[in-house]
Amino acid sequence: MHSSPIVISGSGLWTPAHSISNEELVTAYNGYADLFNRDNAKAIAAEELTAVPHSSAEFIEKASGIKSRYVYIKDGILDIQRMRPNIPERSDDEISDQAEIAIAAAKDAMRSANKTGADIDMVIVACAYTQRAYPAIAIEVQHALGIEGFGFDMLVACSAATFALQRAYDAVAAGTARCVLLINPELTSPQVNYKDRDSHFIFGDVATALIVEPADSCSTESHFEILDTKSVTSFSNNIRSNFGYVSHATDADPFGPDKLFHQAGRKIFKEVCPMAVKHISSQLEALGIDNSRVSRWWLHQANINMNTLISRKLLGREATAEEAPIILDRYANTASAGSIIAFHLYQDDLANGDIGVICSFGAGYSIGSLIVKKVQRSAN
Ligand code: CO8
Repeated sequence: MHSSPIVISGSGLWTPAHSISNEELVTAYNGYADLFNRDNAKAIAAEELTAVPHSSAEFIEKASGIKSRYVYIKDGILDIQRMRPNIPERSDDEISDQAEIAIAAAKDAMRSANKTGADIDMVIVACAYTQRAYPAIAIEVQHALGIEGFGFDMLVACSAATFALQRAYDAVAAGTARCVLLINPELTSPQVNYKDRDSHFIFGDVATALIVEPADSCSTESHFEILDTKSVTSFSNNIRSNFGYVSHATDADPFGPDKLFHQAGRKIFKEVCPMAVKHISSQLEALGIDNSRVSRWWLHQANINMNTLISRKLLGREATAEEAPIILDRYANTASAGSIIAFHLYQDDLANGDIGVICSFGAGYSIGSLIVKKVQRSAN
């Protein structure tokens, strides 16, 4: 067992070059809907098919807080004949798309933690989907960054990053790893059903990365000590994707609507918000930390109304934009990376000893949270 405190010593972010505004997305979707309804006018009139309803940019912003999203490849998404990104296939000899974006975020995190590949001995790629089953994306990243040791992929949908942070903490605490690089290359756009009005606006692409190590090997002036980690899962079908290798054997359309992301958004809202409040409150209580002592809430970024409700319940008042930063207006829901983007972008102003909470909640259901304390060595 390692006796030194365990810290997050660096973080990294890769943001795609392309973005799509609500207006652009809705124009394309409504064009697709009109085309579908025109092509199927007879069947719709005979009530054999249901007309596809229009979407609206105002609804999207009001219901979710999302104004735009970044995408890895924009080409194809707004093409009403295609309605999905047009990602060129790469050969086995080329770096995979997901490893490429993972490496970009990893390099940023390694720079901020003053680490080279030689310092790291465990790589976790944690996200909602990996683009192939094997070899693991983490092992491809490990190879590209010249890291010895081992790597593996783990999928826990929206909670992949916080669950991986717990794995990293446990490995360092147990002494099975010296320094962990964990990466969340969230390539969500290939799984979005851009023909589905209820969910076409929800997701964006991004990659985030973190370095976890013992405080005694950490060389950064500013980092975060991990005070506690807590994960919970509780089965629900309300957020589901049936995409998988078994489709090859069932003769089902491997890309049918049920194979893409789909959800019962209202039910999730009602069920997950109280679960998240209880989870975080009981964790803080067990540590003897009053909710009012928390300076920053880096919450999962799925829906602004969920974040407002959760932080209001936790604080007994509205949280300020500084206390509970929102990034989903410009990044949308980036699955597990949302709370890590917020952590990466909104941490510099915290003072030595300030307490923060990183928390994700989503498919599974799954909730993962960490209580962290800012350490500013120059302040000592
Ligand atoms: N434009 C116009 N009207 C619309 C649209 C639209 N785009 N969509 C729905 N409407 C209509 C509905 O039909 C409904 O009409 P009516 O009242 O006549 O029936 C009305 O607007 C209201 O609809 P809702 O009740 O569904 O609207 P909500 O206020 O609930 O908002 C949300 C919908 C935004 C989906 C909201 O429910 C929500 O965000 N819920 C939480 C969802 C959530 O957190 N999900 C987590 C999923 S992410 C996750 O876990 C990771 C998965 C892995 C990654 C996947 C990568 C692809």
